[in-house]
Amino acid sequence: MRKVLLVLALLTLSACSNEQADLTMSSQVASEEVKSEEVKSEEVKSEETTNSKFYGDLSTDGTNVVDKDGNVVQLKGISTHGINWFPDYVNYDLMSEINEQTDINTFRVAMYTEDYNGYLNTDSASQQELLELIDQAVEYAVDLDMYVIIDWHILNDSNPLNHTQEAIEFFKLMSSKYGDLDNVIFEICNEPNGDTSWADIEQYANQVIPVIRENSDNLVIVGTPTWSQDVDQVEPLDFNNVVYTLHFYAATHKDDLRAKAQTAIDNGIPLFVSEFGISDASGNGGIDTDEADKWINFLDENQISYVMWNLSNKDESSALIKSSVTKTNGFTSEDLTDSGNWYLQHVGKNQPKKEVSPTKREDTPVTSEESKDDVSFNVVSTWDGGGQYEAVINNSSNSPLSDWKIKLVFNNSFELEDSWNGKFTQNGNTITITPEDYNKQVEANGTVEDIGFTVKADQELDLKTIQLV
Ligand code: IDC
Repeated sequence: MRKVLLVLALLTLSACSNEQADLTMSSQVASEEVKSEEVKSEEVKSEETTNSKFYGDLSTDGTNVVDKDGNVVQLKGISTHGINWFPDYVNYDLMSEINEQTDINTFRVAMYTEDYNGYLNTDSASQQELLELIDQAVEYAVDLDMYVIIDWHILNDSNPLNHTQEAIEFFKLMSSKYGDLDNVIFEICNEPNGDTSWADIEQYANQVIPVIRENSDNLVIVGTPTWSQDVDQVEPLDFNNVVYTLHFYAATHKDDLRAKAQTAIDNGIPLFVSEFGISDASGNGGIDTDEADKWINFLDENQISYVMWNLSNKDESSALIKSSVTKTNGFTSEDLTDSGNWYLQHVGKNQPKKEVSPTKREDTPVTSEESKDDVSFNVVSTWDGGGQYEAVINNSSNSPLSDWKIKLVFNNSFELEDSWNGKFTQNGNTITITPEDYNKQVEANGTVEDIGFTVKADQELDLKTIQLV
């Protein structure tokens, strides 16, 4: 194999300075080590060891959701369909496989209210069953270190004020049961619609949030007018740790809705996509993956959390599981619909990731004085105590490069967190990357892109050398 070049990376990751941050890090590492003992293959083991996507207690800071040290976090999740229709997808094995095999860290439980057999449209025995499903989801999420969103899924009951009293009772119960758990998030009205105004929602929220606040300071997600699209109309409520709902269905909602979202961000409103689909707004019809990718770009650029609809095998294009598949866990990509596979490409571990243009926060591009070709690493973003790197291999010669290996040496110790499109091994301060089958060959005058990883470090980290061997 030919030896190509050295590129010097100039970057600094800001260090976690206080003791608390260090403590969190070591306790996380410890729990990851325990988890890793349970997995069999070496390769999976290294993924497991480096999987850390639970950030503990969350709050808001400006337009962002942050962890307790103020680091910006972005949750990625999956939503059940209505648990009144599809209760069986609330099961431990499924949540655990989602947690292990994807970047998803959030499970949303959709408690329909007025729709068929919803919580407000059924007898008390069925209500109890629905509540038990929430109990289970919360219990499993605690065990797995996942976030769980308890979603009061208004829809046909278009104005949340129609059931304020019931919502108060429900959230009194929910917050008294789960309010002191760091991983529980309360969503107080899925999608106000019809002629519901922001003033109506405000009036509702001002009655429901205080009930939650008696027991919990956790994140509260508040719906917005027009099926949670009119985020530009939001005037911030007078409570801490509130985020506002933006919902989109990519085949229906495009630039116009992103413009509204941008207005909200410019107004300082923290947004949270507690539900989206890539079908049309009916939950069915053709999917639009180009538009969906644009949405993901937008959300990543703005570090907005997102949760995809829906975890069921209903015969509709927004369902993630094929209608012919009746099992409720143990899924492979063959069991997934086009929507399911699109999401897996974005959030699945060891998946060839779809190209999305990287977040450019605190971007420090790494360029080579010696050559613009061969291999370069870009620092996609850095945050307190961590950073994300992505490589492009350019083959500027007239013959294909049939195999490659990249060696990176850092100045200090670090923990490799997540990685994609390559096989990554760490030895001390060195990372060696070898290809997957699908990106082994770099064509003559061609490129291989999007080989990347994230690291955590508790001291300044400089990437010293990058070598393609
Ligand atoms: C849809 C379901 C569909 C169900 C319908 C009515 O996918 O199977 O028949 O609700 O209950 C939303 C809602 C969400 C909708 C989804 C797709 O929050 O409940 O689910 N959608 O229509 N807002 C925009 C789209």
